[in-house]
Amino acid sequence: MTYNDKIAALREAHEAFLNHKNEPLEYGNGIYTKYKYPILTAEHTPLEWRYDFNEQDNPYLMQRIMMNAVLNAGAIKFNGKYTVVARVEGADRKSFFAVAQSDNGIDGWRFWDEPITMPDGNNAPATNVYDMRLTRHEDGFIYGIFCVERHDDTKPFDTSAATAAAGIARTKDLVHWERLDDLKSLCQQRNVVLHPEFVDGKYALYTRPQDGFIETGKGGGIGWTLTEDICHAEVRNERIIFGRNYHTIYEVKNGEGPAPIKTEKGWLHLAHGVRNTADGLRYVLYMYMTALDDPTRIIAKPGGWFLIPEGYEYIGDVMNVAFANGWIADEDGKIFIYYASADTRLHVATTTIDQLLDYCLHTPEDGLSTGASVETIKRLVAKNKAQ
Ligand code: M1P
Repeated sequence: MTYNDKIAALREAHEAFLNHKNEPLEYGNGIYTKYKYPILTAEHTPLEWRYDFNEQDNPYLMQRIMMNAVLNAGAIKFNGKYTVVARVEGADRKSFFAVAQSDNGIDGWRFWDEPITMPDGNNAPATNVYDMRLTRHEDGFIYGIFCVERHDDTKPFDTSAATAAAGIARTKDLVHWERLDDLKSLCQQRNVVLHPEFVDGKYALYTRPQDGFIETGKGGGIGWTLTEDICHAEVRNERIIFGRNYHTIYEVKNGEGPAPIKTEKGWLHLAHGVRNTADGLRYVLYMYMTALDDPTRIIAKPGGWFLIPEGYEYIGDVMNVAFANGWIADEDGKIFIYYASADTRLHVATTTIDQLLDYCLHTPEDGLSTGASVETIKRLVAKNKAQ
């Protein structure tokens, strides 16, 4: 086999892999449909990112740059295509952002030729960036808010000490990004999300204040703050709109997922909740709704998790993690939820606005005790017996 033959075989195999059709899984929970295969993995990244195709420089046709994972993606409908800005992680552990698109939102995903170049702007250079939330704001821009990680230089001898801040960038074409100032905050911030509408004439941000990089400390909860100037955004009068509770799925921490979706009955929110186990942290997704006239007022709080890692989704770089920072609502009410499993791969789950409203408005709340849970089940049993 000549070198060119080997390249042709590699391209053919990759093309076949990219064209593989996805299949909905049967016997779901009636709330959403999961699919058999992940939609994006490290294997989906373009061959040109990984191989040097020059025979003299790469006689063994080795992967010169290996990819580790594709996960936590912001999502948006862009030029009629289902579009994600995914977190791609290389073998060197550095994440970067890359755009991938699909015609149907489920399969046929293709990365654009090059990853996104995210400028640092006036901010200190980032060591790592990840988990972009995309918001098509009513001011006309598409905003990406993401975590910017840097070493915590106040602890020079601790090579794991890090700080998390919210980086803010905006674009109109997903290629050219104008980097604005990082969100100014007295504490660490991850999982910051821009609300799509002005509130009281200001930009509104969901925040997640933390004392440390991993530990919430005295912080935690999904916060809310308004800022006049998105170019120099600052956290002022931050208040927690969805806090943590003992013995719930968000006991240790939580964070807003993608920007909420506006419906006739209120804002639909997707979030993640974290609890501790003997086996480490467990990340699950949950939902809640807030009032149309006040996006901070909770009007529905379905108890427990909404989506968890199942089967092979459980296994990967960080076990027991489901995480979502992107979803797309179509005009006809169809919803595409892009969630990652085990910090390793990206999946889609499909549902509708009607199903999510039904789920949020009719799932019993967490009564915060075993007695309350039993009473809730007994009420359902009695109702069914009366049918
Ligand atoms: O490893 C699970 C998740 O951990 C972090 O989320 P949080 O800030 O809520 O703890 C993030 O690093 C996220 O990317 C990751 O998926």
